[in-house]
Amino acid sequence: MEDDTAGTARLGDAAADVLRRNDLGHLTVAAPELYPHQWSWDTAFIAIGLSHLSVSRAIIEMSSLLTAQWRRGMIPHIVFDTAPGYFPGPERWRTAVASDAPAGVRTSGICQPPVHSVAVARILDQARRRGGADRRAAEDFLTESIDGWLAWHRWLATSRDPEGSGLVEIHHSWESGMDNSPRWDAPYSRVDAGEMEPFTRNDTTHVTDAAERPTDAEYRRYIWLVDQMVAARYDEEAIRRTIDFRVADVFASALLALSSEILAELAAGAGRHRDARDMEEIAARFRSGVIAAVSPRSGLAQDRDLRTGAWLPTATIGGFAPLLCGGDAAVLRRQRELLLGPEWCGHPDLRHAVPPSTSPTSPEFRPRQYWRGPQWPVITWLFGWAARRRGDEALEGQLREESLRQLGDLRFAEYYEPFTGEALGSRWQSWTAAVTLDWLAS
Ligand code: 9WN
Repeated sequence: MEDDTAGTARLGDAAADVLRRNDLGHLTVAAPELYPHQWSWDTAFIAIGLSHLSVSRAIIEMSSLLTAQWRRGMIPHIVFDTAPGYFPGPERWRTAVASDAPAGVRTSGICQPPVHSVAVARILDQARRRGGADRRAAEDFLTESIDGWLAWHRWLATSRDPEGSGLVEIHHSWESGMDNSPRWDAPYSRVDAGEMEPFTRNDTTHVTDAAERPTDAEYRRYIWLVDQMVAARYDEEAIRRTIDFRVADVFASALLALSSEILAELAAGAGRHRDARDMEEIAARFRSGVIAAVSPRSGLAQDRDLRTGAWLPTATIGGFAPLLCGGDAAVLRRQRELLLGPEWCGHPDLRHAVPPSTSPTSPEFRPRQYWRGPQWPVITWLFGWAARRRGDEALEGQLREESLRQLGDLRFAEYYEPFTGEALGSRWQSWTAAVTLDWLAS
């Protein structure tokens, strides 16, 4: 049998190879066939992985995303490269109708969770450790890019929380990054997709089994919402008045709180003290919003359907949002116990003790279907990273070790079947390879 060191080296080489193969020079595609473009939150994780291979390449990745930033601050969820075959592509997003879409670059018209400052901080740490030219490049990059990140956070805190509730409003489940999670079943049950321009999906041709992807009925609603946003010319106020899906997303809110706290530290380090204070305020507001959304009964944080006012109690990984942003020691203690307990990572039938996207004890759990049950390495990484930031090395260590065992199949899958450990969805997924490199470096 291979010894540990050889196994680790093989895993690291294979992960680096995935990033190299998915690299188009100016951006890294999220996955070679299924996702041949740049995705917003994928970019942050990919840059973290790249920072272990080349600080300058990690900077290019983040900079290239920023060139697609919309004028009011939104970072779009997809930046399209030239490859054909992804649906919905730019011709369906029709972002030219928007008054603030950037010129000369083709993007989608929605956003994804704000994890970018986590990547900026990680790149800076790496570069400072290396010193010399890397350090100078990363510090210059921070100076040049900080206004972009600040504008992004401010846009989220105003356009997506105009009333100051402390929760980020989303208008499409793609904005949550957890597209078909049962978190969204109730709000989607009220989306009545009527007559629409016909479309053909491509995604199901790139996975072994179409049942690992969202259903056609789900896709009709996804595209219906895109068409509604186009009709509203991507004007945030008009969207709020007309769209059939308006949900307060507790997980994105926790990420905004966490990332704003980090951005405040970065701004302070760059001598931008007023901006640092603004970011601290945003962090505090969204942290409070997340804690206020915790159900005393289940101990999990809940999303909220803003069209009905109803809280959404489904037991998904989104409910552990407080473990990302902190804010209440008692809530965190209870969540840590829950996470490691039999309904989650401690479920006796799990192959690897990492969080499934939906609790295996929930009636909505589907072990092979996308965000309805499978384990996503990138989500495990986020919880581990946040735990370590809080000083919980034990939790981080456990999640890292279990994940590295899971990734030992060298497939770098998009997600994994929780009971068998089978690789599902896309293979050679960039963010999976990237977090592997980061775990190996810890
Ligand atoms: C739609 C790229 C993206 C991830 C999302 C994941 C999936 C896209 C899709 O892939 O979504 O944005 O076509 O299914 O759900 O989190 O960013 O990896």
